[in-house]
Formats: sequence, C-alpha cells, structure tokens
Amino acid sequence: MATKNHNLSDYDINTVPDATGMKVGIVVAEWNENITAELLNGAKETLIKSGVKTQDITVMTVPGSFELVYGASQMVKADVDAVIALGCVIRGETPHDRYICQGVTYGLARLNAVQDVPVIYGLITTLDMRQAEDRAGGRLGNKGDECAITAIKMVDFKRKIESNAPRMTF
Ligand code: DLZ
Repeated sequence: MATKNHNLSDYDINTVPDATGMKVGIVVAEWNENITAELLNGAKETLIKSGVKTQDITVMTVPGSFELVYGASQMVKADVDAVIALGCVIRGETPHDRYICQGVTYGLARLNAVQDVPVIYGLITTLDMRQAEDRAGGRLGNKGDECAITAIKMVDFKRKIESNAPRMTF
C-alpha cells in the first residue's frame, strides 16, 4: 500500500465536520498496552480538539484485539454515534497473529454491514514493536488521530444521509 511516508496524524482541518454534540465510544485492547494507550490518547485528544466533549467519550477495555469485535458489538448498543476499535497485533513466531487479524477485520467489517452505528478500524498490524511505535505517536503519526477524524466524518456522513441532503453538499 502507498503508505510509506503517510503521516497518520495529518489531516486537512477544513475537511473535518463540526463534531459538537457527537458521542463516541472507544473500545481498546489491553494487549500491547504501551501501544494501545498511545492510540487511545491520540483518539481522545483529536476528538476533543474537534469539538467532542470529554463526557461524551466512553472508553471500555477488552483483553485482546480478538475481543474488539464483541466489545464493539456491545458498544454500538450504547448511546453513541460511532465506535472506534483500537488494538495492536504484532507478528509472532506462529501464524496465530494472522488468525487474530483476520477475525478482527472480518468481524468489524461485518458489524459495519449489519448495524447502524459506524465502527472505525483502529487495528495496527505490524511485523515488530518498532513499526507499532512508529504508528502510535511516533515517526508516522498516530493511528488514533486518524480513527478520531474518521469517526467524526462517518457520523457526519450518517447525519447527512438521515437529513436527506447529501447531494447538496458534495
Ligand atoms: C494471543 C494473542 C497474541 C499471540 N498476540 C496478540 C497481539 O499481538 N495483540 C493482541 O491484541 N492480542 C493478542 N493475543 C490475544 C488475543 O487477541 C485474545 O485476547 C486471546 O486469544 C483470547 O481470546
């Protein structure tokens, strides 16, 4: 993928909708906590900078990334406009990591297809810890920032669809 020099924290502020009044749930995995805590900080800071109130951000933890699917499937039932799922899977000696990534990716994609609240894919999948650090507030920015902006854009997308006026704005 053409992401070599892409900084995950770079976004055009002019394209970010007003997030005032939005409620966001964040489900974060405890595995590789040094990384996922940074993703969570980035997501929260960017949501707040964009207008989401601190009290409108709900954070729940799950043990590992595999549990993100169940966590997100429950969080969408809460009073939230979007759910961000944050996790980090690092390549191991066996193919186990690939099964986890497949499960999470398929599970979150399926949630987006079958229910109403947008679920944002904040799973970092890397070959080693260094690559994860690069994407969790390091050299390549913070995937949490990217997820926060994506959540705001998807809530705005849904609001436009529901207000039946999307064609007017593009
Ligand atoms: C078991 C496991 C392994 C090997 N690696 C990771 C990882 O890199 N990142 C992560 O978030 N979770 C990992 N897990 C835990 C699984 O996601 C899950 O919590 C357990 O298999 C229990 O269902």
